[in-house]
Amino acid sequence: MSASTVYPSKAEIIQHSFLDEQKYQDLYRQSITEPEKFWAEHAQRLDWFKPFSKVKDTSFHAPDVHIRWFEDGYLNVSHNCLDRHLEHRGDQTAIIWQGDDPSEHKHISYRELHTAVCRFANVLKAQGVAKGDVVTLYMPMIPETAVAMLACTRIGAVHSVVFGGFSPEALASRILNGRSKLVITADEGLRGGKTIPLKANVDAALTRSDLDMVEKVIVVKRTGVDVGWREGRDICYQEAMAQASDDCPAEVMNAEDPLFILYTSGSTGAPKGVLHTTGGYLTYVSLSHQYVFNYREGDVFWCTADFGWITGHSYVLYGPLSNGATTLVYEGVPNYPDLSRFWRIVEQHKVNLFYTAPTAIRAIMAAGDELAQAADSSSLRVMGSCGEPINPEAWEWFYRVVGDSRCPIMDTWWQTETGGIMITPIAGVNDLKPGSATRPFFGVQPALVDNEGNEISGAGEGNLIIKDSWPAQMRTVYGDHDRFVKTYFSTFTGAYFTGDGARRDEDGYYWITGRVDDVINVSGHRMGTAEVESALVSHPKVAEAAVVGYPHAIKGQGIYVYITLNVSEAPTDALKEELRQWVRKEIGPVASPDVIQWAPGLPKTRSGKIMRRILRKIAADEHDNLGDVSTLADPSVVDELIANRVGAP
Ligand code: 6R9
Repeated sequence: MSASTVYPSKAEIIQHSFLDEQKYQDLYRQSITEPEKFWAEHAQRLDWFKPFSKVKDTSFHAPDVHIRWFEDGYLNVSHNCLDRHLEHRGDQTAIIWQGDDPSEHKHISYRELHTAVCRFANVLKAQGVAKGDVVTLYMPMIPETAVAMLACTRIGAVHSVVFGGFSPEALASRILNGRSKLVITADEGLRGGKTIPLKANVDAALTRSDLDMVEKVIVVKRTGVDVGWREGRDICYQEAMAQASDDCPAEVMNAEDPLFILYTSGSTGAPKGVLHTTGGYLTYVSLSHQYVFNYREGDVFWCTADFGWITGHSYVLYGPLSNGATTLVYEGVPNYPDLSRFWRIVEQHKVNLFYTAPTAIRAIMAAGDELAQAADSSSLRVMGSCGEPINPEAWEWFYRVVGDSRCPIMDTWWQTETGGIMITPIAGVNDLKPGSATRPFFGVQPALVDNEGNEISGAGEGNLIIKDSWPAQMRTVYGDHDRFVKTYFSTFTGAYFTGDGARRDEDGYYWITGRVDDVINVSGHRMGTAEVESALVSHPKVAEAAVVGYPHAIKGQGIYVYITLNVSEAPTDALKEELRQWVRKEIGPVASPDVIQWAPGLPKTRSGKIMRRILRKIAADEHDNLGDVSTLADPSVVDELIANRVGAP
């Protein structure tokens, strides 16, 4: 094994590893050479109402890109996550809910969760929701969100969860794209002691005249505050549940029936509705949850992601519950009441497997070792990281201080589009190198190509592509298959393009180097620079805007904005604040610019293209090394921008 620091995966801590190196190699080889055999066998981990006879029918060749798995099989996701566990673990805790307030928590058994899901499925039916309808959720991290998601799957409705940190505008565009007739929300969310006006945001979104297809809004009482109420449209969750029957058979769904839509950002245009389907998705998230984290019967699994992101779908809810695990749902944030919160929760609920994001680790690390050592985290066995590259310093701190040099760290690379973990260590199997996501999971064929599409063999660096389909792959962009083909299958012929760059070392380990397109990753939240730009130029005082990411110690990347104002406007600090608030209103607090620099001119090519490469260098304070500027229409613009660079926080 090369590279200076290599950490063993600690098979002795894992105790009962499901695999060893040889078994991984054999299984991986089989998953690539005989995918039909491999996946037919592993899909048996689920209950099928009607078995499939076909396993895989996929093509990555434009224009006929299609992805179908288990296409003549029938099953139901809520049945697999609930009903089939009732006999043996009906009384086992399915969800440990930990409230924002440390004193508030509860345990919900599989039986209780099943009853709630059946009831709520009947509530949805009573409101006319039928198989195939899209239901939008705009909810906090509370058990009712899990209930609502599972209830949708029970009756074959397609959920579309919108992160509670998005603004009414962003929510409205997602409701419109999905043409949802029903929205589920809460009166307020509660995070870090602060309330989030979810219902008021829904009301604001629904004032848009093109959203008159929304017939009903179901509102969970979370804080109990008085909220605006539209008679005939708004329904109280608790009241509706009290009246509903708890008998609701699970709908028999085709493996390729839509399961959910989740919006994500790309380099161009509005966010895309990533569509996932039923059989392949559940098979893959179930298998990966078990193997990657070495999940064993009785383990408490905690993934800190929000239900509003793919990680919240796959590894807070569907992966763990399909495996009959106890999953912890945390309402709050890492720094409330203080930065020891995560470890206090680990201690209190005896968490065994802990999966979080680098940005949280860096924020906690910055507060020093003491807070991390204030609580007993000896219950931990395996830890994980996801969402963005983890820098080796943060990795080592996490390993040493939180995991007591005992728990291997699974640095998992994947995307909303991939549905589940793609490149990752497997607990107890392979050695770890801080900063590397290591090797492909079963069925995943990554490759590196240069900009012309030539494959790079051996050690090297290039664009990361995936050569063949895996069961949890997204099937299409909701309502726009052409966009799906164009975005993912047209850059490199016959392959799925991830948008990421990567390096592969002599041991075949992958090191993700970050996005190679105009997508930035702020605290693990994925954002298109074009989206933020389009929000900014819609402000009446802004003539032009260019947005780039820059290295940020805690967030990974921060948002650096160059603004050209209309000639009559004066550049003031008050206007900077106004623009920040504007972006929060248009997209949400996650997109709020960290730095705004006034730019009387932007560096452009003679054909008028903004040269972001140069803007990125200036934002990162690397302007000694700007590269070729000879194609610029007016090179003096660059000197002006360097002279007035704003020190980034
Ligand atoms: C699951 C999720 C996807 C993008 C992806 C990449 C970055 C995710 C990573 C990672 C380095 C890791 N990313 N995991 N980069 N190492 N372990 O995060 O989905 O929100 O769609 O983001 O995040 O750039 O392309 P999503």
